[in-house]
Amino acid sequence: SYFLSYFVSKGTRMRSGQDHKAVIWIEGNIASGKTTCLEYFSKTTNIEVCPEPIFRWTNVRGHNLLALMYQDPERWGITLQTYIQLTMLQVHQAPTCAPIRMLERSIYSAKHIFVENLYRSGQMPEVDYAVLCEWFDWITTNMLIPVDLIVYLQTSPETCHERLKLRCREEEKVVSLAHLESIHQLYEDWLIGCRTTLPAPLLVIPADHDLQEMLLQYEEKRGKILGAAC
Ligand code: DCP
Repeated sequence: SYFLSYFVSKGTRMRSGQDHKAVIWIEGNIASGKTTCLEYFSKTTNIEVCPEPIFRWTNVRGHNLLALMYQDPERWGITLQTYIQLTMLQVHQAPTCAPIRMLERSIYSAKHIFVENLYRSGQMPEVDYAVLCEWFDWITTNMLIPVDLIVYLQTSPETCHERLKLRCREEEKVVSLAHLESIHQLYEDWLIGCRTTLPAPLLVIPADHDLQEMLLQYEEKRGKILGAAC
C-alpha cells in the first residue's frame, strides 16, 4: 500500500511504493562494453543513464589525473582513487527525476577492484591503501548508496584487450593483458566469489559477443533487467 515501507539491502534502504527510484549498476572490466549497454538503455524513456565521469578524471583543473596514474601508479594512484571516490559519490547522490537510474560502475567497484588492484600488485603503499579503506568504510556505513540490481558484463580479458587496442584511448596505451587479467579476477572474486556480501542482487550477462549480438541480448533481457530493478 501507499503507506507501506520496507527495508532492503541490509536494512539500510527505505523504499516507499510511490517515490521509489530503481538504481542499476553496470559493472565489468575495462572495455567490457559498459558504454554500449548504457547507450542502448538511454533510448528508453524513464531511464536516466550516468556514465563514469572520466572527463573529470582527465581534467582536474587542467591536470590529466588518469594519465598521471598510468604513468606512475605509486605516486598518483591514491590521488586518482580519492578523486574517483568523490566523483562516484557525487554520481550516487545526484538528484534524479527518472524512475530508473542506470550507473556505469560504482563507488564499490572503485574500491573492490581498482584500489585493491593497485595495492595487491604492489603499486600502492600500505598507508595510502589504509586511508582509502577508511574513507570507503566510513562512506558506505554512514551514507545511503542506493542500488537495486548489479548487472555484470562478464568478458574474457582477451576480448577486452582486443577492444582496448581498437579504441586506442591515449591514457590506456600502457594497459596490458596482464592488467586486464588482474581486473577480471578481482571482478570475479567480488561478484561471483562473493567474498563480501553484495549490496544488491546480481545479474550476469556474458559479454564476449560482437556488438550486434550484444544489442540483441539487451533487447531480450530488457524485461528481466528493468523488472528485477523495480
Ligand atoms: N579506472 C580506474 N579506476 C577506477 C575506475 C576506472 O583507474 N576506479 C580507469 C580504467 C580505465 C578508465 O578509468 O582506464 C575508464 O574505465 P573503462 O575503460 O572501464 O570505461 P569505459 O567507458 O571505456 O568502459 P567500456 O569500454 O566498458 O564502455
